[in-house]
Amino acid sequence: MSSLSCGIIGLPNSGKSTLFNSLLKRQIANVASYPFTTIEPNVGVVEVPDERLKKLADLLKPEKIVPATVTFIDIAGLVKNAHQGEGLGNQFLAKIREVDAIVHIIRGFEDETVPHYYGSINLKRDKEIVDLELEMAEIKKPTLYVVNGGKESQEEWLKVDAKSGEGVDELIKKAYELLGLITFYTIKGGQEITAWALKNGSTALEAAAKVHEDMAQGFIKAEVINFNDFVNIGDWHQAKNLGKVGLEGKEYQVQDGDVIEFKFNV
Ligand SMILES: Nc1nc2c(ncn2[C@@H]2O[C@H](COP(=O)(O)OP(=O)(O)O)[C@@H](O)[C@H]2O)c(=O)[nH]1
Ligand SMILES: [Mg+2]
Repeated sequence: MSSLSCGIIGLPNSGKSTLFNSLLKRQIANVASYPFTTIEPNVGVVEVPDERLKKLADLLKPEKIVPATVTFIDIAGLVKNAHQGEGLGNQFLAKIREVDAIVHIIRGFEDETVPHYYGSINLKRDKEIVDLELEMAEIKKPTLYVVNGGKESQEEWLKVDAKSGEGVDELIKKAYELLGLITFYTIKGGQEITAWALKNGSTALEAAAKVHEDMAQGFIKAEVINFNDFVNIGDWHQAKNLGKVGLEGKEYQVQDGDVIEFKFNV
């Protein structure tokens, strides 16, 4: 099991580590299946808030519920001229090349006890310094801009309060979208509901491979029902009897919210 990762970047004292710690409160309980998280203290595997998963759980009362996850990495060390090795420049840039998307924190909060690297609060300037460093290093990644605290707001930037954790759920959802992910669900024996992250545009065969390699190898078909239909009917067999469960082949493009049962040969 693995999840796509977002690197948290921004100037020193913008609140990256504070945000990371707020995100860690949403860390999944069992991180053992993500080996590197136990070694690296700056890596967190975070549960994606999911209303649909809650509804499925309320309906079916399974023994086990497994949410989709996004991995966040607190990447330290960016200042002007990082691309020339300033600060922890080269280390920083190497780390950032490993992630799939960027969460760029811009300091909005005023606090005399927390020095600003460039002396004053200036959202636009700070954003441009960091963006320029990425450009110079030829790093092109999808970016989510996030303002931490303060009164000023920019319509296109997400607002959070890194300290209180306000806005963090929204940030995780946005990061998930930024990574180009959709969610499909499986219900194993009525007892285990899993939300799976999948790249938008993936096929049923690719979805099957997420669940188990055998399912992809011996793929026969996918039985698929849209989340809303399923919840309205409330029961898999009933849904089948009503003709609401579609039979799909390997090439079927999985839709966000699909509930899927894979049929396969072992
Ligand atoms: N007042 C205030 N302080 C904050 C906020 N976010 C972070 N800080 C403080 O700013 C300092 C630097 O934060 P940190 O997360 O370590 O910044 P980093 O260098 O970007 O990782 C710490 O003392 C935090 O407690 C905020 O929203 N408001
Ligand atoms: Mg830090």
